[in-house]
Amino acid sequence: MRTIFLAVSLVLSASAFAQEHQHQHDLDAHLAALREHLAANTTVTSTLPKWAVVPAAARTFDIVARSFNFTVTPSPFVVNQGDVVTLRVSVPANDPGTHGILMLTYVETPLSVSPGQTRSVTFTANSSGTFQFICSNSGCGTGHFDMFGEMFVNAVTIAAPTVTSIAPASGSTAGGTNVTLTGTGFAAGATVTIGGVSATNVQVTSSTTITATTPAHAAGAVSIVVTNPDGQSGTLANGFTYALPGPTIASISPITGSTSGNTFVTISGTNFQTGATVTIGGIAATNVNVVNATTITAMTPLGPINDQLGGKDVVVTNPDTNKATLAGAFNYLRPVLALTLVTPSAALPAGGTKIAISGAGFSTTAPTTVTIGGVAATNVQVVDAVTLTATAPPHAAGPVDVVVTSGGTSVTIKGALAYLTKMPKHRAAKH
Ligand SMILES: [Cu+2]
Repeated sequence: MRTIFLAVSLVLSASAFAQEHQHQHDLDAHLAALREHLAANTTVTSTLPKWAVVPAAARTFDIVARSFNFTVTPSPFVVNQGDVVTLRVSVPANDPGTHGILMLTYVETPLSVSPGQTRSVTFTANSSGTFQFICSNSGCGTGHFDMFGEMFVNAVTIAAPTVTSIAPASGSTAGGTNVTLTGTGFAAGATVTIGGVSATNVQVTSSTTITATTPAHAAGAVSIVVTNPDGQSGTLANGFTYALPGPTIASISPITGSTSGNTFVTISGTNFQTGATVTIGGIAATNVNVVNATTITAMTPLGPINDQLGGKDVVVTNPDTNKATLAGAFNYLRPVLALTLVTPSAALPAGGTKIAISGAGFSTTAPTTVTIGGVAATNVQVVDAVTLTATAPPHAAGPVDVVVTSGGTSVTIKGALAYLTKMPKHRAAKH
């Protein structure tokens, strides 16, 4: 008895399973047929990339399903790409059938609604085109296949990104500058090139802001290009300038030299560029030679005449105007008073000839006097560390000595000036 009951029970449950299985199979076949029908009546014209789907508007449509049609309110059933669409589907209480909605892309799982019931489904319309929907309930009766309608999704054009600014707008040729790009239409996954080289650490902070790190690049102005995942790009022409790093000075050797200048010095440092200039104590050095990026040779300029000799700044200025200063690095030494030349070498016996005396060790700190043929010259001026000027006094014809005295020291050039008995040739022509 017990055995028979079990057997019957097994047969029964196996039979129920078979029926259920058959029923499910019929439903699947029916849905497949509906989907096939819908596919022939669905046209997708474009699909926005996921990043570009920005909820544009919330749209709600009331759909009344009855035997055997759909009524959509408001009408027409049109939305824009990006809209968030809610369908409220109801079946009148007195309708004889249970209906439902199936729509490819947007309502792939049948939404079944019983008489007197309202059910909703919400989706984002990221694909444009024409989407037919149909009653998903095959058992609603004759006329079931006449229950369909259409939803239209207008295509939305995705604008290309624009780049309006970059900050900072310049950085080292070595790269590594963290920059912020400002613009419009930046999409997640956008890439950035600067001077044609990919930037690193690109972060699309928002549709209007991207942060990135500059790559290494040769000096000069370069363009910034932002490219969205859809291939559209925006360019800021010559928006970023790669600058060579500024120079630095480590040392100057020797650190002392004569106020007469022309001390050969070697300046060591970094990032010296061809064409760099050098000043010492604010005065241009001469014979500047940029040996390489770390070495410059030059001749010192004249030192001061006021005996403020120590701690002159050494400055290297690159052609791009970047400069480096080694403060108080060079010290001048005033050499022993010396004379080398008097020009012109001739004067009029009446006096009044302005002469220049070249030498070394001239300064303004001690009184400087000049005698010419034993007579004091007037208007003695220390022009610089190696030049004096004075006015020759009247004197009888003949060669005379020029003597300069300063700080208790006297130096003589014998026969440096000749007083002439005859008028110089160019004056003899005058009548
Ligand atoms: Cu139906």
